[in-house]
Amino acid sequence: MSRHHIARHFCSAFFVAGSLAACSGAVEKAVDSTTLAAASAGGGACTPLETREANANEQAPAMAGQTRACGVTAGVQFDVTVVAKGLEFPWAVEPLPGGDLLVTEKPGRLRVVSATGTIGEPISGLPKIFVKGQGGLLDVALSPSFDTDNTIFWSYSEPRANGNGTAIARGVLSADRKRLSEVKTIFRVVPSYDGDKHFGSRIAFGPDGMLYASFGERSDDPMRKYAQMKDSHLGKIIRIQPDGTVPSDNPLVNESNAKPEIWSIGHRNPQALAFDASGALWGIEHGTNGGDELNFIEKGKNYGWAEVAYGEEYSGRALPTVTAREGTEQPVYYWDPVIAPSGAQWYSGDAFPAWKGNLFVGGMKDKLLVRLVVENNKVTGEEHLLSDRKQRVRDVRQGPDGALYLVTDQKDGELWRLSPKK
Ligand SMILES: [Ca+2]
Ligand SMILES: [Ca+2]
Repeated sequence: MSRHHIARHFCSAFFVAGSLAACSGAVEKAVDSTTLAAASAGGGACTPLETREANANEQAPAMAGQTRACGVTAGVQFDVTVVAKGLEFPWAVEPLPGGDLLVTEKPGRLRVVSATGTIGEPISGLPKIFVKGQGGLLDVALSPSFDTDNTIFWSYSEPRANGNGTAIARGVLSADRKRLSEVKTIFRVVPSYDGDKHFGSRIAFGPDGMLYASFGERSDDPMRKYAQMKDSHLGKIIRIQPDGTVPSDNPLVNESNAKPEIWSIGHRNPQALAFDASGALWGIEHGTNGGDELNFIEKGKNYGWAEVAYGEEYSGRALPTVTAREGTEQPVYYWDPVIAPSGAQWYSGDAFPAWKGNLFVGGMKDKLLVRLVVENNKVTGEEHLLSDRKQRVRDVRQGPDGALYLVTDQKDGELWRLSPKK
């Protein structure tokens, strides 16, 4: 039975049981009138958005609604404004108060792009950056008290004597937003490694005022085991104070030989971290070929990699893994085929009321923006937007105006604003 059929089978089964939201999400607005008719009639009919064959055809999801969600549309009309062009592999966009935007470029530049699209000169004061492959200047985030401290945080791959590693630095942005001062690297992933893949990373501040950040496991076979090793930051999500010190209530602070910054383990290459309206943390990671994951991140939990995973090697080889194991967390949702997820944003603005509470995820492989409808920690609908533009979406953030801002991953990268259609 193909994955497609399994998903449909689950929906039908749960319709019979008459309960689960995983199928009723289709009623939000089904893709076509046939499905809509079935859904509004109370039927469990659900047309998954994904209809291509799965890479790991023999695998079955652990629960209903875990993959191939119903295709939905909120019917939202929006304009896409190309705010700026000519950004070189922009990696992150971070809206500033007042409408301007901070943008990182992977080759190692941080710039302000004005609300009207003027691209500023590179901001001075960044530390040395290792630029190769997936390495470079990565995420940027504002301090929760940016209005008063003008402080920003960024992640980057750091050149080291014995290779390189992801690091997080902070600095104070000058009033004219042209230079950084008081620059300090507050966190360094260990061990270092001489490679150019799976650095992560994303920075997100929690409602607790703590800095959460995600890191990849460096991809190569000998490195994958580190995702399960508590004496390493590879393949982990960490939680630190904004000054880099360790909060006393982190899960491993009392475990000898464990890195006290660790919040969760068993991640492959997580490039999205986002808090929802309730203050819960979600992570999205690049999986194997057929194993991109959306995870609900909880303190001290193990998300499986490199022992538990969906999908297969990109070479087509089977993975030496299982899809489920006691003591590891299942993804809330996974994609097979993959979307190659980048940044993510829980939408909370007033500009698009119909999108409130939805999760937006950048997709690089198929060059689109994913919208997920999530109810009770289940994905109940999926929509793909912007696929007509054929650009790899590298990050998505909500601005103070409620618009969504995106950057695209290419040599001549663009910054887009999605705003309500005029
Ligand atoms: Ca960011
Ligand atoms: Ca996992």
